Amino acid sequence: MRKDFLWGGATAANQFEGGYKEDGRGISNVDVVPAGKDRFLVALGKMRHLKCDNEHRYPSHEAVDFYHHWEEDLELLHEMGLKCFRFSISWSRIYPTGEEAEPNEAGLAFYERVINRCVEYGIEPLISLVHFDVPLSLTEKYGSWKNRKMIDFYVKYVETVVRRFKGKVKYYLTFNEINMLLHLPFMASGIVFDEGENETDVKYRAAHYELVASALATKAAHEIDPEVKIGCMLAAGNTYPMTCNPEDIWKSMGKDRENYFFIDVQARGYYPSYAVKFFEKENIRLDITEDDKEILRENTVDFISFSYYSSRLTSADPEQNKKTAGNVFATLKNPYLKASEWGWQIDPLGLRITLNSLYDRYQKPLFIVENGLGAKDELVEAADGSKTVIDDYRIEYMREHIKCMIDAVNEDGVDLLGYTMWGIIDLVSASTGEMAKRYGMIYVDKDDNDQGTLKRYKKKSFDWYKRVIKSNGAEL
Ligand code: BGP
Repeated sequence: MRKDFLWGGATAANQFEGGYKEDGRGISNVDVVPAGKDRFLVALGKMRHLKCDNEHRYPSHEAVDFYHHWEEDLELLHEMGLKCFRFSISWSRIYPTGEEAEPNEAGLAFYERVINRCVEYGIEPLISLVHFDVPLSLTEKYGSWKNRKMIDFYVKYVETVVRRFKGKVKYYLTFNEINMLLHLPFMASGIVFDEGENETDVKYRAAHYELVASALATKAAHEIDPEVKIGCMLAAGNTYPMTCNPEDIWKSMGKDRENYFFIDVQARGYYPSYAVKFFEKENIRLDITEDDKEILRENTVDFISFSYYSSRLTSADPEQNKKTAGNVFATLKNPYLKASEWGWQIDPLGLRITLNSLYDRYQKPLFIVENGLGAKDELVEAADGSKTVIDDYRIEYMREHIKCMIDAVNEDGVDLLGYTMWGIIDLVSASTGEMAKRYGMIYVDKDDNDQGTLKRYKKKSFDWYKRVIKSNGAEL
């Protein structure tokens, strides 16, 4: 393992920060995605729900209130010995409607305080410029990423951020899980479908605008600060074929390409031939100009980051329909794997396989920016009277994944910059909106009825991860 390996933890503004109306922040798409029964329909962009009402609960509004707990939280992360903290900037905190001439100073100042403290503690900030959020006003006025205008709004926002934090922040991600646009169009990109609209057409058009925006942001960031490294971000996990039947192999290859599609463009600078053929076949009308092509070609990313929770499984046989949950990706049940309480299949070796596939394909440095176990935790009394969670299941999950990650580096030669485990401090689940699905090594007292003191408690995994970091992965 490299000596400067970035061991860390990850969060996202809409699941962590709260303070959704404070200090001039504007409303964003993620603020109107409710918890409960309508969540999925809204997140899919199939139910137009652009205002908060009293019938629903909106977990992002308070989340776990990092906005007011940031000092205490960073102190805990420092105590844990963290080398890297991944968080996202809420776009509407900087440009409340996305269109202001000047940024919201209070928003920038908040992140500046957080970044300064990280730097003081020797924690490298890794910033997601967009983790699913879009100022809601841009959805209302322009249909969000359906519209080419979004590119300019986004690039302006990125320039503002990179300029402000020049010299302090080295790593940025342009869009969290960019392929999630295909799976949760509203939650991930602010897109609501109109009646009769060709959804595939809309999604790939929007994808093109995001890809151009990502390339232009890369260009701008490099110009403003030649030291910064820009990464793309994929919701990864290889798709296995159910059997050695070539039909299954072919199907799994196609499934993987749906996701690689985005990274192929961001890492190589052009649309892969399989995508060009797919657009022709499906009669998808993209708005790609010659300028766009040049922008994509000249501004590829510096590194590839990804989230990994599970591998996926597919079959060409329609009879095989024993579906299981898995990070909103429909996947078959793999008989060789156990699953989490939420049905996400647990496959540590799959992480090594994914690392190798991505490295073989792109030959650029990789960064694991999300991995972890969502589980129900119970707060209990420790021997010294303090409260804690004995989360051996989480330690076990992480240990097995980290082992496979280390093998990928030491045995296979994958160039890996770091590992930021997901939800290091408990936060709201993206797919379900629950608090009960916890990932953290720090427990937050809050439940699914919005009750709780928001007090933080160290779980057993806190000390375990501290040792892992200190020993650079030698003590697992
Ligand atoms: C990824 C997202 C995160 C995160 C994680 C875990 O898809 O980037 O925002 O939440 O998955 O998912 P969940 O919260 O649904 O358990």
